[in-house]
Amino acid sequence: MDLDRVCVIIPTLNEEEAIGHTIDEFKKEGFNNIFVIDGNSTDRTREIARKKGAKVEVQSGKGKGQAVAEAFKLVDSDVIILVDGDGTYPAKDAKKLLDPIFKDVADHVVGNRLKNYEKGAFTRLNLFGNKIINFIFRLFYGVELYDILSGYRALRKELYKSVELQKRGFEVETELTVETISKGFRMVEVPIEYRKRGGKTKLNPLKDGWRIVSTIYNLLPRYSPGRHMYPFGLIMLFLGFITGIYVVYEWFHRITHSLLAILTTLLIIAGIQVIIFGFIADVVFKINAEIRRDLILLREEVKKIKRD
Ligand SMILES: Nc1nc2c(ncn2[C@@H]2O[C@H](COP(=O)(O)OP(=O)(O)OP(=O)(O)O)[C@@H](O)[C@H]2O)c(=O)[nH]1
Ligand SMILES: [Mg+2]
Repeated sequence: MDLDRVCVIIPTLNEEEAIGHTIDEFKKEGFNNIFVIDGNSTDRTREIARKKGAKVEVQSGKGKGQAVAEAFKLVDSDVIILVDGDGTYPAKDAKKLLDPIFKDVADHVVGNRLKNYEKGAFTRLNLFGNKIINFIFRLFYGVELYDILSGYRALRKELYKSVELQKRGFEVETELTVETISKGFRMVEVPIEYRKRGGKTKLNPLKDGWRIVSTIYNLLPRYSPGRHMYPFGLIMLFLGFITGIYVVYEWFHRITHSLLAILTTLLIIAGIQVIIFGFIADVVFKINAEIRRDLILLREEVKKIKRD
C-alpha cells in the first residue's frame, strides 16, 4: 500500500485539545500528507497543526460541508481519507478503509462506528438519532448502509473530484453518500473503533438531526426520481379504491353516484400513471448514471495517459 498516494483531510473548528494528537497518530501510521481545512478557529488549532507538520488552509466560507468541498478542490492525491479532528477516530483503522480501494473493490469506504464504540462515545440521543437516520436512509434509498454519518471515510480521486456538494453544514456526509450511489460508484462499510470526544461538540443533535433527515428526503430525486414519485401515486390509488368501493356498494343498493364514479376513475388512472412515470424515470436515470460514471472514469484515464 503506497501511502504517499494518500492525503488525510481533517476539517477543524476549535479543536486545539485533540488536533495535535490526531496528526501525530496519522504520522505514526505512515501518513505524511496531512491537510487541515480550518473554519477560522479562534483557539490554537492552526498553530498546533502547522507545528505538527500538516498543511493548513482556512476555508473561505462557513460550515463543515463547505470546508470539505473546498478541500476536495485544493487536494490532488489519488486517494483521500476524510477524518474529524476531534480524536474520535483511531489512525490505526485508516488502512482498513484504504484496503478496498487499493484492491479496487470500492470507490468510497465508510468506517462503521456502530459495532465497536467506546462507552460514552455516543450520547444516548446521538445513538438513537443515528439508528433512526440510517433506518430512514435504507427505507428511502433501498441501499444497505448502517452508518452514513460517520466522520471517517476514504474516497478515490475519480469520485471526490466529481461529487457536487451543495450542503454547507453537517449534511455533508449524507450528501457524499447520495452523490456516490447516484453517480453509480461503489460504496462499502468496514467496522472501525470509535472513541470519546476530546473538546466540545459542534453538532446540535436536534437541529442538525432534523436537517439531515430532510436532506435524505430532498436528495432522493438525485438517486431515484421514481422513489420520490411512488408515494403520490400510491396515495391516489388508495383514495380511488376507497371512493370506488363506496360507489359500487351504493350501486348494489340502487343508488348511482356519477360524479364520484368519474372521480374514482380519474384517481385510479392518474395513480397508475404516476407510478409508471416514476418507474420509467428511474430506468432512464439509472442508465444515465452509469454512462456518467463511465465518462468520469474515462476522463480520468485520458488525463493520466496525457500526463505520462
Ligand atoms: N472547517 C470546519 N470544520 C468544522 C466545522 N464545524 C465542525 N467542524 C469539524 O468537523 C469535525 C466534526 O465535527 P464534530 O463537532 O465532531 O461533529 P460530530 O462528529 O458529528 O459530533 P460529535 O459526536 O459530537 O463529535 C470536527 O473535526 C470539527 O472540528 C466548520 O464549520 N468548519
Ligand atoms: Mg466528532
